[in-house]
Amino acid sequence: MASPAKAERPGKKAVLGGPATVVDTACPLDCPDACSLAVTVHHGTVMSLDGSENNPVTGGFICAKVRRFGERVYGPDRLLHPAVRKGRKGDGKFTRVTWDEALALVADRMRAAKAKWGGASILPYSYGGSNGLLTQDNLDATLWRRFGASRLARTLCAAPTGAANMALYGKMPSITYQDYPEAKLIVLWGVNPSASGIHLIPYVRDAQARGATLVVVDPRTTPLARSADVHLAVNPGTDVVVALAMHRHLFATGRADEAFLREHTRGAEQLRERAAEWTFERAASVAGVDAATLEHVAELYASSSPALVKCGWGLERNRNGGNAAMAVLALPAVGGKFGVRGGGYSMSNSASWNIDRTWIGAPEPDTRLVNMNHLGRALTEYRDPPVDVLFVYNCNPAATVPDQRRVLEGLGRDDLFTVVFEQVMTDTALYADVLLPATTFLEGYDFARAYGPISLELGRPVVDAVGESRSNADVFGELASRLGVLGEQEPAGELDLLVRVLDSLPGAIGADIRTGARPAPPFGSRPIQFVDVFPNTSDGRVDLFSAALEASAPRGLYRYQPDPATRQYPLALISPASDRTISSTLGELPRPDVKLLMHPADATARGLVDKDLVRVFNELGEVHCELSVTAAVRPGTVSLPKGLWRRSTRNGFTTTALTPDTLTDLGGGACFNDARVQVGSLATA
Ligand SMILES: Nc1nc2c(c(=O)[nH]1)N[C@H]1C(S)=C(S)[C@@H](COP(=O)(O)OP(=O)(O)OC[C@H]3O[C@@H](n4cnc5c(=O)[nH]c(N)nc54)[C@H](O)[C@@H]3O)O[C@H]1N2
Ligand SMILES: Nc1nc2c(c(=O)[nH]1)N[C@H]1C(S)=C(S)[C@@H](COP(=O)(O)OP(=O)(O)OC[C@H]3O[C@@H](n4cnc5c(=O)[nH]c(N)nc54)[C@H](O)[C@@H]3O)O[C@H]1N2
Ligand code: SF4
Ligand SMILES: [Mo]
Repeated sequence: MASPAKAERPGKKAVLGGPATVVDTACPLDCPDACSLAVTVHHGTVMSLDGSENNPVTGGFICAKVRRFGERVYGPDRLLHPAVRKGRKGDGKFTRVTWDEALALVADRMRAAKAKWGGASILPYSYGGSNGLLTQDNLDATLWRRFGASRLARTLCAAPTGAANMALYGKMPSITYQDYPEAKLIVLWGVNPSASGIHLIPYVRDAQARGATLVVVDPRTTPLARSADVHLAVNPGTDVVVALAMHRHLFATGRADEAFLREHTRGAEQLRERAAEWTFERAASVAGVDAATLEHVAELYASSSPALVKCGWGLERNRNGGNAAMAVLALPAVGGKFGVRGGGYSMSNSASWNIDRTWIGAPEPDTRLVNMNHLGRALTEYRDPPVDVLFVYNCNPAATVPDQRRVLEGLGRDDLFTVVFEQVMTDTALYADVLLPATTFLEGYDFARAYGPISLELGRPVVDAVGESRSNADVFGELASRLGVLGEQEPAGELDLLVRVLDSLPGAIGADIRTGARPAPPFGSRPIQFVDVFPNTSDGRVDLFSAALEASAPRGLYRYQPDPATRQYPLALISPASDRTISSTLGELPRPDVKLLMHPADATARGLVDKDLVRVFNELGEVHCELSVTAAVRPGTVSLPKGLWRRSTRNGFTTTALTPDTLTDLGGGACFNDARVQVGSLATA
């Protein structure tokens, strides 16, 4: 094919032994921003990564962790060749084999499992990985579907917010970063862009400089909460009642936009009824905030325009997370906030490109559907058939999936055949029977699709594959061929797939990318809701009371399920994104000690002081780490980072050891922020 736009130029830095080259690419990691990158390469080796100006939103700077990505590419944890297990599961002892031997073994074992138990005994297990279009949902999906493996419900993240956004608006594109400065009021709800999407920060600051009011709803005092006009430090899991009190206020004071509700929505009456019980006093007492402050926020929202609500992912990860997202996302419809630049809601824009993955060469079979949050159960409890082959790629479940103890117990099963296709020796890779080395995004093509701003950019290989690592498309193409499920004319590797995807992208996107232009969707990269974009629901209306969701939620829509805290485990544990890792990616790099954040009142009540070694425990497990006593987390809530590797705590268990595998009210999502724990001194344990 014609190679996509040339993207190399001489480096500014003179490097010992000759000049370096700067290669343009893009960051496809699971981060909303999808930065354009300028990678300095010297003699085929990555020297440094920086931001490039190609992307107007991320222009010029990138996060500190991806600056260190070279340490992953060439680090001691990198997997360099295929290998098979030598020692006990989890010991991490492997013998090198050839790709041919490794893939023959995997194919044989898959055939044997299918013959003995049926295809459903094979569980492909994947999540974001590099998160680009070429590293998932293409040849892998074709293989699993045609071979008849179990299906996986990819619910680790964004399942509740996704279900709510789909039901309400059919995932209508939302306000992008560039339009934040247009807003007079910004409500950041359960989101911490200082870690999780840093390119939003300058836009929020700009809005503040122009006089916008900032409200942050978060149990922690995040950097933006510190500079906010109002910080509502809610109890985790109570957002639904806070938002319902705001709805009640809109209806009760005649500020619900009745004309908009009549013309563009369904179900407003039912929402009004469900909100009616949530007076400020009642909601404030459940949420653990001051009623007058809550009223102030409701009044600010009712009286401001353009008003922007940013719905993050922190609020979805609990038993009420789906209804929280419903109530928060419904605010602009009831308050009549759409139709102006900077007014409406802001959430994931990943659906904006209307990409329907026509390149997956097979329909979904009707095989067993496994909720990925139930991996531990699936491995230890499922019978008829049991999980006989587990194929993990783009995911590190030993670190990132609820109920770590049970996940590890399952991975440790002697009779389970586990394939782990990875870049580095993760906690999961240690349990592999067969290890397959994967390329990183610096060694192959991938599409970086932003989900904060609306952008899509092709990432290119800047260096050759390290060791014998191969791309997902190459490996799944070859495995599918070996298993006889790939047609002669079908793409069988990364370059074939790249061409197929470029040809299948809707509109002129593929053509733009081929010529090096930045593609934009037909409605532009800064759509105004209800001017440029409209709900993609069946009748084009906002469905404020989806019958399907009402039937599926345990207590129905806009209902609150009470706090499960007990006297034994009274503290709510949350585990938000940290600036050190992307989920668990880059968690292998050396890092300072992990700390549990705890409010001074809770520490005093337990006789604990800053820097104590503590055990954080509940009926599922325990984590040993250092304590940080800080008023940056509300009383009654403690916080540990998401994405820790097992080596980063004192006892080899991490946050997910304390996380129940209960599911959210809508969408079957994970309840990472709904753990209840007790904390004690490790010295006196
Ligand atoms: N540096 C970095 N960036 C990332 C990631 C990463 O791991 N590291 N992960 C990426 C991914 S996969 C995702 S999904 C996004 C997530 O990005 P965010 O939407 O920012 O999600 P979290 O970091 O999970 O949580 C955000 C905030 O929600 C708060 N919170 C916790 N529980 C509740 C609650 O019940 N109610 C409210 N109102 N707030 C609550 C937390 O204190 C936290 O400050 O970030 C992406 N970007
Ligand atoms: N405690 C707690 N845990 C959480 C969360 C939380 O809030 N709290 N949040 C959750 C969230 S939001 C998410 S999105 C999940 C994410 O959880 P995971 O899906 O497990 O994400 P990562 O930890 O980034 O692991 C992705 C792995 O894929 C590998 N990889 C990357 N690119 C490729 C590739 O091209 N090919 C192959 N074969 N492998 C590749 C990387 O090396 C990495 O080890 O974590 C969840 N875990
Ligand atoms: S992780 Fe996010 S902020 Fe960091 S380089 Fe990638 S896209 Fe940019
Ligand atoms: Mo996520």
